[in-house]
Amino acid sequence: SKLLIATANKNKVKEISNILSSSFKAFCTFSDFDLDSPVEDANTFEGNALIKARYGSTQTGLPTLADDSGLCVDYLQGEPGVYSSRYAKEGDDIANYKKLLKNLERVQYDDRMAFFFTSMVMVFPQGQEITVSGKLEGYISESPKGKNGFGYDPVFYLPEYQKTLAELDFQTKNRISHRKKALENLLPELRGE
Ligand code: ITT
Repeated sequence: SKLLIATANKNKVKEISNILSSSFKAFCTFSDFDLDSPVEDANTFEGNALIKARYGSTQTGLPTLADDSGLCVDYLQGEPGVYSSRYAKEGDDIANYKKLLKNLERVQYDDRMAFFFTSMVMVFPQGQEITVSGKLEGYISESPKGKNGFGYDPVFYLPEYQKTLAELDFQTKNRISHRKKALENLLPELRGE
């Protein structure tokens, strides 16, 4: 069966379709239907994921999965949080993580704890809605490292690997990420367990 991934973010599509490749045969996204993304005006990850998933399912009649995610930094009271994609006014990935590094200037390692969070909502055309979430803990590094991934991956340091997420290869990120953990929670629900 075919799954609509309700996003305009190509990196999310790559990661989600890779993680779900054994459960769904085909994937499509907003651009395949010439749909623009809906306005995300909720102030929680779950609220924004619901907006995107309901919109996608209503517009296409397909089972639809949305991911609303972001980086939460303890020292910054959870910022950038739901504003992760538009933290800096330029709104691109590099400007976003540069602003974050600036806001953490001279903050020592122990106080640089952070986590990625994703809320995922699956909506079926018949109306059933399933919400799951996933979290990945780490530290904000002092400078960017690595070329893989997207967003804040170059500044997200994993002590277990002594690497940033952007230094891990695609398959390794997809084995440990917040996205993987959320989808692990989703699959048993889809099987009705
Ligand atoms: P859609 O709303 O179209 O899905 P978006 O990129 O705007 O795409 P969000 O509103 O959920 O999505 O914002 C997520 C932001 O959080 C994303 O742009 C990154 O800056 C950050 N982010 C989320 N997951 C990440 C990951 O795995 N690695 C690095 N940064 C991530």
